[in-house]
Amino acid sequence: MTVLQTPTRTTRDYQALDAAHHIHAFVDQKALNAEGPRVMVRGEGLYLWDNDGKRYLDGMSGLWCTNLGYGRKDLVAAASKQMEQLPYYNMFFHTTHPAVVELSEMLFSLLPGHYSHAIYTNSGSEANEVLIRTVRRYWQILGKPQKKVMIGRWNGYHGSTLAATALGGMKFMHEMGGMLPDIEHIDEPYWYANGGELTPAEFGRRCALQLEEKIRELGADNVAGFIAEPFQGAGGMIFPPESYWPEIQRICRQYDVLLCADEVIGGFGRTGEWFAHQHFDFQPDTLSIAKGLTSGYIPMGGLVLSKRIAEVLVEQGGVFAHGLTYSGHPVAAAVALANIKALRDEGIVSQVKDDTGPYLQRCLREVFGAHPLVGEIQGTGLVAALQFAEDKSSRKRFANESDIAWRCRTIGFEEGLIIRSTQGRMIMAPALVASRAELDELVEKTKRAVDRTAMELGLL
Ligand code: PXG
Repeated sequence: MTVLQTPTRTTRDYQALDAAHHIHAFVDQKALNAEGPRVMVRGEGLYLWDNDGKRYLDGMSGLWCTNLGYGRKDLVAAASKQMEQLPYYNMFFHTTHPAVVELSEMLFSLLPGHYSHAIYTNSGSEANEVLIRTVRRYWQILGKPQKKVMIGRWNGYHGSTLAATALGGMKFMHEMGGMLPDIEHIDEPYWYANGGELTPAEFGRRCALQLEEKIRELGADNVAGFIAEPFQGAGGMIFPPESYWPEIQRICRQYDVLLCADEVIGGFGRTGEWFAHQHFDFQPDTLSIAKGLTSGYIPMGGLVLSKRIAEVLVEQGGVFAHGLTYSGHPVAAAVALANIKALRDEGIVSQVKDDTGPYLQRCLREVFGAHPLVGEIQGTGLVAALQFAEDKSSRKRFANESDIAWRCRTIGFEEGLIIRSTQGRMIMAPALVASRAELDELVEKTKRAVDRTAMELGLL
């Protein structure tokens, strides 16, 4: 296929201007400037084209967000119609508008009945900023203002703004001016790396019990909430053992600590359920959402509240001094509504659950189950990770596993595949509209990248 939109400048020109003006995300900018970033110009379905006409299969849905794939005319039409009719108004000054009202009607029709209210934001980071203020406000209204500590997990990711960074457990981010008081962390449930001699079930329980220990250490009267991703995304697509979530839920209930699920990656069909907590079968008090809410076509996030919290805020709270200029932005809301409608009415989420999800998971296990470089395959629906291992029987990881996985990712790009590496794990999360044929291509290209990596290591 040809690139429809004729690029107006050469790739070199774009790169030079980019280097002159941008600080990119999570990168050594000087090194990137020397190399020059890829210039993406177009997307269609699961495919992207760069400025030189090279085609890529996007195995990561952008950044875990283009759940509907690229090029959806219905989302473009929804944005355009809303822009013509009412491009902006806000939810201050006692006003609302149809787009946001209809979005919420749709959202709460899909969510379990114990959720009732949303506070909209522009991003996942903001959703988690709002989360901290909201749960602290909740406890304040109930006469427990000292209940304000948030507990997160090491190697969790909740965003890049200040409080979201602190909630997350990326130490290198904390070290770059990203820590705050009244935020604590417990270990991640990463059995492959840290489980030692324990079975996954034993390890899952042990990790969960750390929450109980931490709450006791801090005093339950001081702890507002526990936040975690149902499965870790940016931290390496790590699935907790099955014993983990039931125990975490038991502890949160026992000590009256709010259970806050960060569904920014897991939400909107990724696991084959609408929300990842449904896959793991637990009931959070709040859900942070973003990414798949609009399939990334326009920025939008939000914090979903259970009735328990919303009723206190609404009935007893008076004024909650919080608000963003773009909360519930009409154009974003219109796009989100069209996006969720498509995910529902085209049967995309159920297709992930019943067909394409099990298909991808089966193919990965067939192709990589006995691969010399792959020690474990995790995932469900359309999200998966391959764990590289130096010795599979002892779960020994390569000392330089991040370099090996990064090399595999680079080979993937050469092969026309966008795949992500984190530590020693290769991660894929293709658009939920992927066909079986596209998933075959994803697995085949991933195999080429992993095989070439194994050859370079002398393992094949
Ligand atoms: N929570 C989770 C679980 C996320 O994955 C955020 C919050 C923050 O959302 P915003 O919209 O503020 O970016 C995220 C973001 C990666 C990667 O490399 C993951 C994210 C962002 C950038 C890169 O996997 N997730």
